[in-house]
Amino acid sequence: MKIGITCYPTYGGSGVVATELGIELAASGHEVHFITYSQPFRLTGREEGIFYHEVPVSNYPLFEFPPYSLALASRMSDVADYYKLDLLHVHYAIPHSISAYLAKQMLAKRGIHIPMVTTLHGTDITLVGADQSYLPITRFGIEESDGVTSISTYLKERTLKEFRVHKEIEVIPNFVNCDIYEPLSDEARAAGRKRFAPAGEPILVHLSNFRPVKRAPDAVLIFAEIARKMPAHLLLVGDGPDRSVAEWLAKRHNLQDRVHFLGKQNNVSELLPLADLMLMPSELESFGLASLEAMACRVPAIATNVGGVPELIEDGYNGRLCEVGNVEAMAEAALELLENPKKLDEMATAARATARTKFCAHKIIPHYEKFYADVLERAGSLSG
Ligand code: GMT
Repeated sequence: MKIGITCYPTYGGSGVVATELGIELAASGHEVHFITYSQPFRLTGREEGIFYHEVPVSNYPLFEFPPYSLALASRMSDVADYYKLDLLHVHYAIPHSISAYLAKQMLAKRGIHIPMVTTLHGTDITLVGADQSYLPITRFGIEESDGVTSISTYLKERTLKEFRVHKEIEVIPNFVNCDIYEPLSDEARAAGRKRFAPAGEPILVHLSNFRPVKRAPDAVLIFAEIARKMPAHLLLVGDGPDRSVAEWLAKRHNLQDRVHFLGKQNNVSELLPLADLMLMPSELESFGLASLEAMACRVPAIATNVGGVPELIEDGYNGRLCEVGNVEAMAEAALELLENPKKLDEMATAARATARTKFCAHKIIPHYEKFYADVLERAGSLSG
């Protein structure tokens, strides 16, 4: 199959999923064309079977707001035509499903009929789409898609209820490549941990885009509680609007030498397995990809009991679930595990087992392939 993928290519879960999907599809022999405004950050540009098409968004002085959606639609239709794509798969409903819809109409005028698939990721529905100014057009994009997938049952149900769309939505959960996201050997782990925790102290990690929904400052507050009881270190991976608040909190608690701000990192699969626990104190997560990536590395998460997270984490088995904002409870849950290595080890084993048995790329990618085949068959019978 020849598949055109569009996503937000910079740091964000939907872009990560779209990129990893493209990489896995190409590895299975498909031809993948990324149509995005910059090269997705997890691509090296050297992957076989993957092509990258930049969307040039010109900033003509008359345009106070550069028309990205239109530039994207135009690029999508050109790429689809030139490379004879079989379908367009967009990640994040706004504005990508609308651009794909426009591209489809433009192509139809040239006698080319290709279907479009939209994958809903979370904030496109829960925050952006729920904004009254975007809701009707998001609903339109969903309804006009030839196939819609959602990354959790929670998100599917919320979309059906709040958007009142009459559309089949297939749940295809987030996935992780368990051969890349995997535990390190004891030696490699010990050597990597020395960089941050020279005396062998426990390491916690938080990975996000530091948007308010992630509650990154809570990660620092949880850590401050832990650090009062035991020497430990916190790795903060990522960057975004709440980073300066998190820095301010770390300073206020006198933890500058224990809280390590690593910024945006491309080698997440090398950093995560160094940790003992992941902190994901989010206000909302439709899935919680960062926790899945940590779990695959044998690092259980202390997370919030929100959105689709319970579809990934079972409290007390492969991680812990607490109430949003309950910093004390999350610190207590972390301390209980850090003080009980046997319990932590059992939970780490369960976390890795969950990732392997339920969310491994080789289990999830065939769902996408089957979904594409069904959409193509339906589209073929409609146009033919
Ligand atoms: O969470 C973000 O800010 C990024 C956002 C995105 O779409 O880029 O993430 C969403 O998609 C991820 C991948 O499917 C999910 O794992 C996240 O749970 C989801 N975020 C939210 O629902 C807040």
